[in-house]
Parts: sequence; C-alpha cells; structure tokens
Amino acid sequence: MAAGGARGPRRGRAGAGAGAGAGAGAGAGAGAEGLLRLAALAAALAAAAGARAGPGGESGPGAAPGGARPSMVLFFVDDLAYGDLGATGAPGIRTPNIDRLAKEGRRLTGWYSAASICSPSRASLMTGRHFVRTGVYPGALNCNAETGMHLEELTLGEVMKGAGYRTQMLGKWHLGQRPDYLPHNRGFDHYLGVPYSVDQGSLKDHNCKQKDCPYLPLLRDGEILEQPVDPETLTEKYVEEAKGFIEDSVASGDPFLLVYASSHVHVSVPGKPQFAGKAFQGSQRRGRFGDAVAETDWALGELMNKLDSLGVGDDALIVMTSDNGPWMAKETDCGSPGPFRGLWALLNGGYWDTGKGSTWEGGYRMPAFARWPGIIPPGSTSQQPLSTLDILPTFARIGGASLPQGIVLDGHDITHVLEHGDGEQGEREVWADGMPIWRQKDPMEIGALRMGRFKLHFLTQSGFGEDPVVAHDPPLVFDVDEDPAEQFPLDPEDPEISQLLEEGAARRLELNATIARRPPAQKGGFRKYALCNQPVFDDCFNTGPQGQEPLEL
Ligand SMILES: [Ca+2]
Repeated sequence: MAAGGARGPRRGRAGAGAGAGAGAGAGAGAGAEGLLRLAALAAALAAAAGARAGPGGESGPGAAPGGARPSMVLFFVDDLAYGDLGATGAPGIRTPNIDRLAKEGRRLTGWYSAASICSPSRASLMTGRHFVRTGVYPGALNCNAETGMHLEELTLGEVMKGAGYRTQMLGKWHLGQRPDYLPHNRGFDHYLGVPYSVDQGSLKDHNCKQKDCPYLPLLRDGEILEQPVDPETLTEKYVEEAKGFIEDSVASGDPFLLVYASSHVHVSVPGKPQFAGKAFQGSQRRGRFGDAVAETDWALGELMNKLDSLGVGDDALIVMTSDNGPWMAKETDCGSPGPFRGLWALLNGGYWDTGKGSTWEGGYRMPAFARWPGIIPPGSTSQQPLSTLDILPTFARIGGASLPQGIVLDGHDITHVLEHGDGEQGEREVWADGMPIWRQKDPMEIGALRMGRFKLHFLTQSGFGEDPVVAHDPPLVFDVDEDPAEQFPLDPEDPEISQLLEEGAARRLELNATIARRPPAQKGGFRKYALCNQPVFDDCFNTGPQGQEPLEL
C-alpha cells in the first residue's frame, strides 16, 4: 500500500494569504472574535471603494484569474447526494442540466460538506468557519428557534457586498427565522424563500394545538408572502426571482452573487411537503424524490440559460454542491449516497444509517461541480479534498473582496485547484493537514479527519440511530480514494499507517484545543417566534403562552 505522496508537508494554505487556518488566532475566544468583527466589516466595506485588494487585505495577489471580476452563482441543494445524479452515475433520475454543468466544468470529486446536517453546514458555507465557531449546533434549527447564526458572524453576502457585488439569496436559509437573522439583514440585498426545511411546517389542515410549527411560510425579505406555501409553484417562484435578479444585475453593470439554496430535495414522505411542480410529477423512476431532483435540475438549467441569453454565461462562475448526504433513516424516501456506503458500519456495527448525521462518507462527501468558461477547463476533474468551508475565501479572492480580519477562517482559497486541478500547477495539499469531520450529536467532537487520501475515524455512530458512540483506538483508517465505501480498514501496524495515526492523533488534539466554540444557538420550542401571520392561530403563535423570555444575544 503506497501513500502516493498524499501526506506531503503541510503547505497549509492554498493561494495567496487566504484562509487564516485553524491554528491562526488560536486561543481567541468567541468574545474576542466578536470585538474584532467590526474591524472585519470595515475592511470588507473598504474594498467596496473599488480597491482590488487581495484576500487578507493584501494587494496584488488577489487579482481574479482572467483579470475580470466574474458574477457568481452558488447552486446549493438540500440533501442531494452522489447516487441522485446522472453526472455521477445514478440510473434512475435524468439530470441533463447538472450533467451539462459537469461536462462544461470541473468535477470536484473530493468535495466535503462542512457538516452532515442542514443548519451547521449552511453556517459554515456562509462564514468559511467551522460551525462550532458560529454557534449553529448541534442539529438543525427549529421553525421557532430563539436565535440563529450568531449576529457577529460575517457572511458570504456581506463579504461580497463589501466588494461591490449585488447579492441575492433564494430558498432555504436555516440560520434563524427571526428578523435579525434573515438574509436581507445579513449581507444580501434581498431574500425570497422558505427560511427552513420544507418538512418544518404544515401545508393543510393545521392543528396548532398539536404542532409547534405553523403553516410553512414563504418570505420576501421579512414579509410573509404565502402561508402555507404552494409547493407545486415554489421552485418556479425561485427561478423567476433569480432570473429577474440576473437581468437587473446585468443591466446595472455590477457583478453579482446569486445564492440559490434549493428547498428541494430533502426527503420525500407521503403527506409531507416535498412536491415538485406539475410538469415534473411522475416524470422520474425514483418517485416523488426523483421528481424533485428533476425540477431542481430544471432550475439550474433555467439559470444557465438566462446567463447565456444575456451574454454573461461565459464570464460567470457557477459552483454547485449539496449541504449534506441523504437522510438514510427515511429508507426509500431519501436520496442515495452512491458509492459512499460506509460498509464497515454495516459489516461490523450492524447499521446502514451512514448518510446524513453521520461522519461516514455518505454524510459528508458531496457531488460538486464548478464551471467558469475560459478559466476552468471543460471536462476536467480534481480529486483534491475540498470543502464547503472553502467557498467564502475562494469567492472573496476571485471577486477581489477583502477577507474578514481578526477572526479565524477555516476554509482555504481553492482558486488554483479550480483552474489547474491536481498536479504540479495546482494546489495539491489544500487540506493535507487534516480536514475535521464533526459529529452532529452533543457533545460535539471531531469524529474523523481526512488526511490526504486517508480518513481516520476516532468516533463512529449511525446518523440517526440510538446506537452508542464507538471510540476507536487505534482509529479506523481507510484509503477513501481507493475504498470510497469505507469497507477495508488499513493495518495500523503498517509503518506508514502507524505514522499517519500518530500525526492524526496530534492534529486532532491540536484542533480540539484551538477551536473556540460559541454557545449553541439551537433553542427551539418558542412558539411566539414561529412565523405566523394568520389571526386564527393567534392563541397558538402570537398571543398565547410565551414560553421563556429571550436570552441576551
Ligand atoms: Ca440538508
């Protein structure tokens, strides 16, 4: 077994100065970070003056490839996985537009989510920081959460807006539904979307005495547009809003950031809201779930066509990925992890729930593609371990935005990988010093590390089962390039693996010691914080029992 040079020296940070890294700022507590946030925001706003400052406030190296500042579309799907796309070999669902994106850009086959469940994953997407730093853990936020992602966190929207980008957020936010936490108050010019998961509200026959979540709302900025949402026209509404935003932005002459966070595909349960539009119902072999994927694929195609029709498609960067793996506890109503089955767990632990919520590859390894004509070679592939954490520093670099100062960023600028892929001209070891893979259950722990082509499991547990945490000493090691199903653990007595285990253990201790955590924001159950504009439910959600008083933010 050869390591193949996967564990090279810690180059640490790809690109020029982006990604302050987990070690930088070690020991800075959440309070200290908070005090520095104003300085970070000021730095971002300074970039709006048109200075082409590079990441970290440096001059020069931040210049975008090709010299221009491209508009950017981040297409972020909910619970979509490897086994759900034509581009990754799924037999039962046709996804011609996603396939086109993959064909015209780079397949990023080593892409990891930053968490295997919705809200924490999205917190890391928006901040470039491990979610434990943002306070969004454990689990996903409820429809009536008291708080959300900490208000001192600087978002991708704020960073890009600071560089003069127009910003629009669409779809699932899931970082807090109260006004201060919504996207239009967090760096996005406008927001249209269902602010949390589509299974966190009713669609008909609501009984507020039995349910904590009211009818599912559709928001435009802070206003409720629809309640309950019409799920059959929801994607169409998102697409129309996106098209209007693209048209207005192109007319303005300013670059733009569009975050399209699909409410699809999550999980399909009879009686629960996972409906595709009428044009897609019954269109696929994978039932309602497949129909939702097909409509999602259509939405991406509409966005690409709009960019092309306005003559800006060749200048735009499109990145597509998903927030976490399939909710396998839902059996046939969820997506498929494809080759990332976590078979060691089935063969030795007796469980197959190795998708969403778990630290197995099925929970974390995401389909991901990036298209940028003229910069990213079409039909190219990278196996480099990359992360959703990398989006913020990369978009900032490409857009000429200043990175937040005085706080720890965990993601890395991966512009070189997008351009050149793996190889001597690209960055080969972006996460060689160990990508933490977090457990999703309290107490939060780093359950695994991805190091080069290897993955070390320190703690394993099923995604949603009641099974106990299993501690592994020595850790389980898999070569996830050659063994994506995590079936064949490598021999810990092998000298190379033994050395890897030593390095991994040290790295995990270092990370545990240096990552400051905010108190968790997960506080649901406050009915008065549910979004409800219907007087008939006042006794339940507006003037009824108020629960506890809000905490100091
Ligand atoms: Ca999700």
